[in-house]
Amino acid sequence: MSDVLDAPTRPAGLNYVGGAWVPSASGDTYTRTSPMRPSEVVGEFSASGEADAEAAVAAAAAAYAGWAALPLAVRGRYLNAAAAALEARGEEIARDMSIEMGKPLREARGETARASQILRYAASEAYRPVGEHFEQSATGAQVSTRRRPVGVVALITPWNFPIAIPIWKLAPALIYGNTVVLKLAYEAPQTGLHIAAAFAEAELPAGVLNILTGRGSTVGAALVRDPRVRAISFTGSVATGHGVRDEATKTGKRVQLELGGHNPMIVLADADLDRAVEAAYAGAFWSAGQKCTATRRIYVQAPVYDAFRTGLLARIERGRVGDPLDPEVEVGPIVNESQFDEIVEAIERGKRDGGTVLTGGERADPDGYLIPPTVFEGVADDAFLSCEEVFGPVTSLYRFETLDEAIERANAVEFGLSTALFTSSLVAATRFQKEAQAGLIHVNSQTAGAEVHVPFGGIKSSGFGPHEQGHAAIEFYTELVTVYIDP
Ligand code: UN1
Repeated sequence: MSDVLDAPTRPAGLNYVGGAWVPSASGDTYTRTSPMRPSEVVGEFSASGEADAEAAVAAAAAAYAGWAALPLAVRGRYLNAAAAALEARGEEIARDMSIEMGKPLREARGETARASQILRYAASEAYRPVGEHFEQSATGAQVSTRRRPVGVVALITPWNFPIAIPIWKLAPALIYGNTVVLKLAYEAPQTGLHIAAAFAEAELPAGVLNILTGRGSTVGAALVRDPRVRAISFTGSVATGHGVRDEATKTGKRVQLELGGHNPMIVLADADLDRAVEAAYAGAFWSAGQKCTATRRIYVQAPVYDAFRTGLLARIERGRVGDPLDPEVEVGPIVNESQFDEIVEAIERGKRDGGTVLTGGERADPDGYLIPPTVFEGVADDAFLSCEEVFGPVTSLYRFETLDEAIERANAVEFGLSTALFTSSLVAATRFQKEAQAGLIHVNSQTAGAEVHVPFGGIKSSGFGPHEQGHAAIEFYTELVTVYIDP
């Protein structure tokens, strides 16, 4: 055995700027290692800086007029061609994703398929209205609205959905006529570079989509400052997101933030318990809980509390934790050492605060950053674990008596991304959809997940600006103008 790192098996990943594959201006690179086998190198990638951000914005600005002038349906053809190119390399993308950021292969495949679906959905927006007609009040002559692109937009994306989130931002940006600079997550560059390859294969005009790898603190920050960038869409942490918003608005940019969540699930005594257990398991532990939509708190009505707890612990016992490339594995590693350390520290804090660990809580592999599904009980409503987002496979059980009480406790956090109620009562479900403080409300389905054709986004501290996805994306990626036409 040697502890020398294996040499990278591919050439260093390059940026994609102005239709060409280019190294960073400084020539600097960084190395990514695998979270399952931290001694194995995944690849080397461009450590981009300010000069690269500058070049990418210049390319996007130069391409803008030509791209915006194309009919929507012509732009849509490039999106469909890129979708086909992604489908053709779907298995390779899913494996790269598993290796570089640890998402279990079964979910990585699903996410890759979703990326193509998003592109095809966005392409179909070409055939939907881009304005409304009215009559002028004095004359009856036409007055209408029209959606126009915003200009150059910058997209700053996270590692936890390394293909779906970049695509769900860039697809609407492109179809509506914007040009794009996409900053890939530092921890998941290989997956995102497949997007550049797919659009290169689709022969997208040069400069319409530019893709950079590197640190958010350098390349991301430069994009946020650049006055030629007219809009910024960011998914990530609350602290970074607020910094992005404050800086971006200084130069008059529009800003869209998708931030954290602390998503509750409520199980009423009349629920189908098997379904609720399955949804709790998937919501809390798939992707090792590294989703902003993951289930962090589970409120169970007193008469079924013990049965639910027994069912959840049995389900955890049956689930497989381990190598994300194993198609049977449901819970893979945490993305990197610092995230791993944060989760371990949060578990310790949960114990110090008086919580009891029912299962999990310990490192599950000597090398890989594996934490098995961890369930707490007896955590106070105002304790750290009940209020702050811990981005890992950690959830807590709480007992409640009445629906009033459950809704009040579920709503008592600063976040408002996703929530779920399990019940067979139409009355309870109807109340819940009016009173739950979340942008995404599920009745009898898990808190995570997103359909491509409906809006996605949070309320309260979970988001800022218009929601993403579906037809709702038109709000952020276009400007509305009003046109008076007198004959
Ligand atoms: C999903 O639940 O499938 O970063 C999507 C996140 C969210 C996306 C979740 N913005 O986890």
